Amino acid sequence: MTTHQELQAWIDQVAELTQPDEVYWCNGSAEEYRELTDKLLADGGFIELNQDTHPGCYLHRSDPSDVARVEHLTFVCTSNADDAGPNNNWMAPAEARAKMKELFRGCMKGRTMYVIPYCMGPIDSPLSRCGVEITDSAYVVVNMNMMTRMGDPALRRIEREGKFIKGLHSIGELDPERRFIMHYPEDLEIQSFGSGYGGNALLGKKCHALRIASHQARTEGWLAEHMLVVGLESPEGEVHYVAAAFPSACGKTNLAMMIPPQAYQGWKVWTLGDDICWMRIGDDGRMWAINPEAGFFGVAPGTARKTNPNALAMLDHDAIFTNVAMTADRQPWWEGLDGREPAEDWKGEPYEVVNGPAAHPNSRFTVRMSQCPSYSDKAEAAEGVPISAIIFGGRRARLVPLVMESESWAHGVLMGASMASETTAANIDTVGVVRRDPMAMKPFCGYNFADYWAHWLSFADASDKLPKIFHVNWFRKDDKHHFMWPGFGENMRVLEWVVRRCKGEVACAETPIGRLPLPGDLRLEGIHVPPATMAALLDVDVEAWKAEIADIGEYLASYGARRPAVLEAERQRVAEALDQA
Ligand code: GTP
Ligand code: SPV
Ligand code: MN
Repeated sequence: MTTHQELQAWIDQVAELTQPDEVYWCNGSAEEYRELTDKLLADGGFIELNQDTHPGCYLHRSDPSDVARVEHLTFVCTSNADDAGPNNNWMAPAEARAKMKELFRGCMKGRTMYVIPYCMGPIDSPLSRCGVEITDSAYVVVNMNMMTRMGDPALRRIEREGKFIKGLHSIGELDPERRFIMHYPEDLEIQSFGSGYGGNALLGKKCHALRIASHQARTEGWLAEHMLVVGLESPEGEVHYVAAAFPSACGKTNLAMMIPPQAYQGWKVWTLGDDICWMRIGDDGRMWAINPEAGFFGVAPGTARKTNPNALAMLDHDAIFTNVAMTADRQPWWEGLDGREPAEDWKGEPYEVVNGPAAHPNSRFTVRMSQCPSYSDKAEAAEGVPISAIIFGGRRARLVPLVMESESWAHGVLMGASMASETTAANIDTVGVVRRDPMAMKPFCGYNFADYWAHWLSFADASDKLPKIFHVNWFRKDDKHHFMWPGFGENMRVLEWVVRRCKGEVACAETPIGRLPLPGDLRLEGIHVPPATMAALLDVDVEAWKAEIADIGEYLASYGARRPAVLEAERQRVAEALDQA
């Protein structure tokens, strides 16, 4: 029920196709959330966790075949295949629509069709964008309730503005053979069938806020990125905002809410977002960012009191857990959580070591951002926050130093485009294989990477107050396969160097691959990293880098003539510097 004729017509048309028993317009109220929770508890979609220790917390067990994103079943459907690029699976829009129409036909018989108007970003921000997700999953609705600003205020904005992204989702029969995530960027439309999990089903997240939004951002001159946003406040009260792109399950949530170590008394870290960032150049020439989301859909395993106390503090009430294990007294459990023991694994079987991890490696928690103890009071600011530094990073056991700074915006774009990382359980495929993941956007860029890099490069002409660009690697390993850098809260030491570089307070070592900290400029008091380890973390192995730069050359060349000449020129500049080293 809306005054928006196009929206109403689309709802009617989808109901006609999918044949639900009932159409329900979500208003986003607390009462509605309670009713849906009760329904999920009644039909087994939710299992009640221990309400004494975890009030308002529920466990959802997904179908065992439906536990992660499915990149091989995710398509960008542009009229011209080259516009989707080698980085995406492509299908012709007419073919995709015909295929999806047959899947959706009658798929909601016996079910309720929920209509979720939502707003990505603060409801009053000019940077925010709205969408409507139609779904037959109550689990999706309660997740969208936490992850987005959904319901009446969003519908009012849609009616006022006229524009919205159309997202149609059905869990279908959860059959992996009948599962597709389709994007039509030219029509601002998404169709998802056959999965109820995370990025496949919560369409505001990766489908809208990254794949469709990146396409819009390119035409409108802004950036939609797979980045956390964090504020670093010095003891003097000065706050620098940093946006960082790490691939899925590579440390964004952890960095976004880290607690500085003892040696950093007086420093504060403020959380604005842990996964997605929309940025544009403001009137003052600086890059301003908002987090389009309102909640976290975070990786559970590894979330421990020692490594991420802020996350644990927000997870003891009003949270949804998906595919974690359960203790005998019905508390949530996952690998890395000490003090409790699993009794039932993520499939609901009695826990046995031989069956593998108790919690699925991609098990997740859903929680409202405002529950985070380090939640920033700027997170709701309509204008966003000004970004001082952009940080790229991946999971690289070898070669890539702990931190380096680019020499220019173009060099920074090359650093981002050259990113590589070991694959993780966030996608359904093999884990632990190094692959190129430019800007951590390989699974999420809604158009040809060659055009995306050109878009990034174009910002150099738009302002002389752009953020500095850095690259980090928390994941270097020694010969015994142990991490060489302590990571987590200790990453503050690297962030301090980043901020000091932005302020021009500290010199650096010029190397062929970029600017590195001078010995002694990373504060190490309070941790024990042997000098030889530190030297290895900041070493530039010229021969190995020559091979890496050659490999990057081949990768960029796979994008053909569409790849920006400036990027290749920048790569050749680095190659020549290595030759002369
Ligand atoms: P998505 O939500 O999938 O986009 O991922 P994310 O980037 O937010 O990932 P998250 O922060 O949840 O990272 C999860 C994994 O990274 C866990 O296995 C953590 O233990 C590991 N991790 C995070 N930070 C560090 C670090 O500084 N050092 C090391 N060694 N591991 C880390
Ligand atoms: C990721 O895989 O990068 C995630 C989880 O943040 S999902 O929402 O499933 O995409
Ligand atoms: Mn992510």
